[in-house]
Amino acid sequence: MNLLLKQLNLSKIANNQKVSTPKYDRENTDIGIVHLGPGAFHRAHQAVYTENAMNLSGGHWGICGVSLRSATARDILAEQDNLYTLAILDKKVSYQVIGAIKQVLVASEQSDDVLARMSAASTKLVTLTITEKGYCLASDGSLDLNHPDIKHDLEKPTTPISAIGFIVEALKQRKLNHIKAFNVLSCDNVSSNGDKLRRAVVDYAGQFDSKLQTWINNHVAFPNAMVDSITPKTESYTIEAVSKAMGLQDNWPIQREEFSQWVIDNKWQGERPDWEKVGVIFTDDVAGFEQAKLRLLNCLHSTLAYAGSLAGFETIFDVASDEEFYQFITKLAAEEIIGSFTPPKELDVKIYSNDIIQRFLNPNIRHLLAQIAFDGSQKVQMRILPIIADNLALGRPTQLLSLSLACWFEFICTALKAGKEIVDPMASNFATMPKLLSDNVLEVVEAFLNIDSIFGPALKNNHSLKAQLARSLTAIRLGDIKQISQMVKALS
Ligand code: CS2
Repeated sequence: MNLLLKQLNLSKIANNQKVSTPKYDRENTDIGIVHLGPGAFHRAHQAVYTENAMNLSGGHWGICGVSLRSATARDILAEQDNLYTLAILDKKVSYQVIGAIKQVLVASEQSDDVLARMSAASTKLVTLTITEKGYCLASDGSLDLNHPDIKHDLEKPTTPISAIGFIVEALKQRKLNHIKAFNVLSCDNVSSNGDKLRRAVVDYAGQFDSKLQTWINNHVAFPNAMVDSITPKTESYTIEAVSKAMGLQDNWPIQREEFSQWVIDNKWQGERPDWEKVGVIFTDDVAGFEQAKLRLLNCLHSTLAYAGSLAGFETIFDVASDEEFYQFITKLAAEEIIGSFTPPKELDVKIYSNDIIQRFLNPNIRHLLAQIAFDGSQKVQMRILPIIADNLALGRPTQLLSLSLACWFEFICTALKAGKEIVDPMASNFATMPKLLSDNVLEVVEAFLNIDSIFGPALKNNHSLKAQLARSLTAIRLGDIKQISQMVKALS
């Protein structure tokens, strides 16, 4: 059994050429960032950019990770002095010990410590990866005041449970103590993530303190940002392989592809690590990068997750390697996604799209369809529905997108009929919708379209879309989803 990955054991791997370790004076680096949601993606992406910036320029940019509910990461990382390994598994394989995370707290157990950390003058930035559902938004992008977490926090604002509640309570304490506000940076796959987070925070504060609301509006930046790196969750084989390669036991490593991209709005000039010196792109066209990524990578990801699951595949690599599915996503990208948005001037969107599909074909990354299939009720609102809405408005085709959406419908219906767990904030809602079990596809389609928290009135009342979805669902139920490209020809 290897020695455990800890600060004092780093010297034991100093001669391991495959592994790089922190170059900055970690033990004397203070915390400057609080990150809400220190899951796999944060540890593989933002924490790595921050690590690399500190390796280059130093600075007190240590991270305090705040898990809103689960204690797993805290307890495992605490044994390792919060060190973990980033394993880049691609054409080249490399390992980097990441030391940027200095502390991990669990909000449900340590809310006072969390608020103290967020209210400390040394905290300059609050960043988030809380997934789409963590923003507690309604389908129109506004804060859902009926969301149970928001209702709890409005009743008990000093002991919040939502990210929104923690941000506002911490800002309230900073204002009271005449401490400069921190800035807030969303790192989630949410369109206009900074704008939506600002609106949610300001709407929340405005429910009980109009002066705080004004102060936040005037003193807190919420830059939009796009984030990208394919990062599967850590599995037992990851732990074994990384620990063996490292020569130290790491019980919480993270694996990802070589490709990584972070694009942030350059109107934001607040204090931050030297991110631009380690590859972060600051631009005035975040929207272009964000739409390209959400609509190409994430829409194709979700399409493969649902269609591939129905076809019996397990990973992105498996399903993207299948000619039928490879042809389908290539056609979907070319005919219905490219052209639905304005890409950044510096992006060749056809090359970008092809590169994404090649990234799916990385044999070293085992990305489970089941992981990507999580939270479909939230993800389809960011990845599929906006493209359908724009294409309908522009008179562009939506047949392939309808088939993609119908695969999500059937994924949910199949799980309900089989009594399988559905990982989705709306799982309990689906379970109370008997029409999702119907053999009448029009009833099923109408039942989904009538979910107002997912479908706004424009899509809900579009009769040609409803008919297209019914035809797609019929084809899925009567045909063979494994022959998805043949299915498309029959639908055209
Ligand atoms: C994936 C994303 O799980 C999912 O929904 O589509 O996490 C995807 O891997 C990242 O956005 C890639 O940057």
